[in-house]
Amino acid sequence: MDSSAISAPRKRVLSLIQPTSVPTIGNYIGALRNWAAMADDYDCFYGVADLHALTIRPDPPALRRQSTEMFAMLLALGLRRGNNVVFVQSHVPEHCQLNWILTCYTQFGEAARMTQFKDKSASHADNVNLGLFSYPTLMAADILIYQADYVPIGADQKQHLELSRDIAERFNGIYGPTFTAPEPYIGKIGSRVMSLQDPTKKMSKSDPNPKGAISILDSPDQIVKKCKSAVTDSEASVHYAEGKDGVNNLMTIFSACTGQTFERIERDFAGKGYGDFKLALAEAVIEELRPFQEEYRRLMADPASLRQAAAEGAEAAARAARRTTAKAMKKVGLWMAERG
Ligand code: ATP
Ligand code: LTN
Repeated sequence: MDSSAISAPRKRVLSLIQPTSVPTIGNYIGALRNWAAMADDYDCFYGVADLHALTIRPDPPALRRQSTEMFAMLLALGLRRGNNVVFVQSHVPEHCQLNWILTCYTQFGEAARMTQFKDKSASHADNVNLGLFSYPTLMAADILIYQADYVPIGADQKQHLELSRDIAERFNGIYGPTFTAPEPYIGKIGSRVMSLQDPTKKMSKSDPNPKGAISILDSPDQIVKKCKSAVTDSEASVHYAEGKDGVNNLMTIFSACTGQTFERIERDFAGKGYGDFKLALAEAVIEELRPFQEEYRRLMADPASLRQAAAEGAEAAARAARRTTAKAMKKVGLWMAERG
């Protein structure tokens, strides 16, 4: 008998990214690159978290443009292959429906403990809305609605993932098996890439200082300039050590782009100054991003096929999302309408 006929079903992977700005090399190394690496071995759902972006009240035309661009970027990363689905969160309304149900199974205290809520309510003190507070239950809905086994994310999202798992287990405990409890997938290298200007802060796409972050659409010139101006130290020695936050961060980025170990980098740059290392780093980042940037430009020149891909993604995602939502609705006792 053909052994593939009895093999276990493929595990599911899900992750989303907010279209708040162009992703940085931090988002790329910490998350997107792992999405691409998992795209062949799992059934993957990857999406643009446009509903989450509403929590910081973006400019409407900018949100529309950035959502389209982010969708094109996900396609340019080659994520839509095999059975994988690439979609936009708001195109699948079931996320909101399940979110409401999960909100009723999440305690106020649990949401109040989230460090992202505390950070964002401090940085957007004039707009601490309920969406910012219930952000993690929508994220839980995103994950649980696809019965995801693994969620590739950077280290900053670990707490949200743990809450999603707690919500799934609580619901399953009350109503019997309904949701798969998800596990985070956090890469060993680069799960927290730091700002080039302040290596004690994570690199962030909403950093007001443009020199702090390399965007994945930056031109070679911009990448060289940003690498050259990265903060290091006065020791002029390329090695990984406590207290050398700037150099450690650059070595992490270099290692992620070239696959070289820290030992190999230290050997190759022994006796050389930071200037040489920064130029080699810029070259490595430029080469890593080149194929992606070319494909992105090609896709953005064809808006009709982007719209078509988004419609197909929404249809495929909704098929899976409807199944879980109906199951959860039945379990909690909602009277299900029969619609033709
Ligand atoms: P914002 O600055 O708009 O809050 P962000 O840069 O933190 O955004 P998100 O959209 O929140 O980016 O995150 C997308 C993915 O990138 C998430 O999986 C997140 O964990 C990961 N990520 C974000 N910043 C970093 C970083 N500095 N290093 C590694 N991974 C990161
Ligand atoms: N909260 C995440 C984005 C996000 C997400 C998700 C990530 C929204 N829904 C589901 C993984 C799974 C962030 O800010 N990076």
